[in-house]
Amino acid sequence: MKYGVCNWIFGAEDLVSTAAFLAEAGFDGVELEGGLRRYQADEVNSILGDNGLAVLSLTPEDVDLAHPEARVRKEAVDYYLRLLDFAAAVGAPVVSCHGAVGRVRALAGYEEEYQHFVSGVRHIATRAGELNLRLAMEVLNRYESHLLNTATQAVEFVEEVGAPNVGILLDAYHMNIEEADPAGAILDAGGRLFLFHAADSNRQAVGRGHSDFLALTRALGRAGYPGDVILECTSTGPDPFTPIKGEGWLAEVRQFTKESLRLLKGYADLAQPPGKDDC
Ligand code: LER
Ligand code: MN
Repeated sequence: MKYGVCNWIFGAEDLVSTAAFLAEAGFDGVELEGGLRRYQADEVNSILGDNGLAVLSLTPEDVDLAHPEARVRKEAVDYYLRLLDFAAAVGAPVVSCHGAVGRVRALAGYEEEYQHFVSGVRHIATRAGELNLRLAMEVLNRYESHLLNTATQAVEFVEEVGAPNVGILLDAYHMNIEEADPAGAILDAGGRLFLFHAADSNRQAVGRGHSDFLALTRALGRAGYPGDVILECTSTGPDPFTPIKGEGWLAEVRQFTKESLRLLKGYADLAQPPGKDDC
């Protein structure tokens, strides 16, 4: 299991500072926010290489693959195609994909938008396959998206898309809002689970909310999850759509990442099935 942090949580901090911090804190890599104007691939490779870190995944900018207007959907598809090229250039094996964050209801009809979403993802998945990349459909809570809110919906969605390189991204924070049984949701996603985001129930550090991370970690093991765990906690404060909260937010979120890594590694040890010597 590799551990990374989504650099979205560090706001506009430069990648050199983020990478130095993550390496020092013991992380394996980073999930890069896909602001394509923000980085050049060779610059990313050099900064992360200097710090012994990998790009574990990419998260998209806020585009809308399901929008009723064809022009908006085309912009979204074009964006994802550029993001895939960038992913290949920085060696990221997985690119995440989701509905436009903050759009919580259909503008036309749900069914129409869902079908646009399926078509857009199929189109992107073909190019991803050519580049040997996987797409992970992120399941978001109802206050951020109306499209995929539960693991069950995501399983149906990826089956409808029908491409072997399209799977699911479950996020412990969103699951805590939408899933009756978060550990069961991981088992339902099973071999379709391509990526996992970790933050506690209040989106703070693992251990600072009421999600049962030991149960989640055990479920990841039982599902045979081979992927990575990406931390996506934010510092305390309002406005879920920005990581930049009150004074001291950056120091707090750095503290949260260190605490979370320690606990996640502890839970991973506890979740190991007992060896022969322990019986
Ligand atoms: C949004 O809440 C989220 O969880 C992100 O991973 C989406 O980029
Ligand atoms: Mn997430």
